[in-house]
Amino acid sequence: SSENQYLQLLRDVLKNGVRKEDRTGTGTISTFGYQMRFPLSEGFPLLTTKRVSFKMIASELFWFMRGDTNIRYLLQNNNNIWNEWAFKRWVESSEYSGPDMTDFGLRSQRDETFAEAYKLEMAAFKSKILEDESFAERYGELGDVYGKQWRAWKTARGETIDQLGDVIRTIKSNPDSRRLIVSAWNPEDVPTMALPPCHTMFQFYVAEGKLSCQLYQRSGDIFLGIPFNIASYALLTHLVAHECGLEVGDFVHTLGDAHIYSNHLEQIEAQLSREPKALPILRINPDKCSVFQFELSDLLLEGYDPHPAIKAPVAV
Ligand code: UFP
Repeated sequence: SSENQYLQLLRDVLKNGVRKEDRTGTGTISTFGYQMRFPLSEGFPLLTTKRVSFKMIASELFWFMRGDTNIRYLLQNNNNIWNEWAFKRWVESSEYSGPDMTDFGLRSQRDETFAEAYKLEMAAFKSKILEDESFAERYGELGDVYGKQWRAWKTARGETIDQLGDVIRTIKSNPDSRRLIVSAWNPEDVPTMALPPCHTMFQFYVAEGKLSCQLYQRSGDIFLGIPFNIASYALLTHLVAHECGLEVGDFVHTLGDAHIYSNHLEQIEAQLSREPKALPILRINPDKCSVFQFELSDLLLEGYDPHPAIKAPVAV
């Protein structure tokens, strides 16, 4: 199945990658420039060699598509994947008066006492975001992240551009266009972003009644991030194809710095020893047509029977 494309990426980087230091201080094995292709008609590319949470992927994608940039929506959907970025802003703010949380990512992996304190602070932060709307407005906001760039890109003249909405309209009116691009990389905003966009830009392509999508990802954590990124863009392609009355073509995933963190090696060894299973099939509620109206209950993933999840520390 097309899952082998991903397993091959793991093997290639283990074999041919070079040692490279990184921003987080964890250390990586890295390679530059790599491409995978997932024919979406063969099944939905959610890994089966370890369980990956489809709900997390779908709720994050809906959050991007709504143009939302506040983690509150994610927390309301039990999605914790962006918490660290908001938490970092909170503990670095002048309003925060709890224990020192400097370098909480690295320290909570190395120091058990600290890890306990961190867990408590994070839990308190999450409840406050959920319970206190004005706190959420100040500290749940991640600023210029994907939702803003996709749906409300700020122009120099003070107007906004709905890149995703515009691209969907163009797919319908001029499917042969070679300009079906959404860019998340806004050089003006990069210095103030919690995390400069990893999925830098994507392009759609229509031929023979099928919609394909290619993503350029500047930086990819192969074990933890990339499985999510593949499924997320596969889902985006399905949803846009659904709205535009097209079949699904390929998801092409192009990577810049593709890296394996040095503390993910045992997990990868375990994953590579597993046999991939059949990919699940994605069903979409035929009564919904706009990508901006989808909810989790409009999606059904049939036949997902993966090997168990594999835990690994996230580099922050
Ligand atoms: N990362 C991903 N996919 C994502 C995401 C982050 O792989 O969708 F948001 C990883 C890549 C890298 C780190 O390991 O997060 C970002 O760090 P940097 O900005 O230094 O590339």
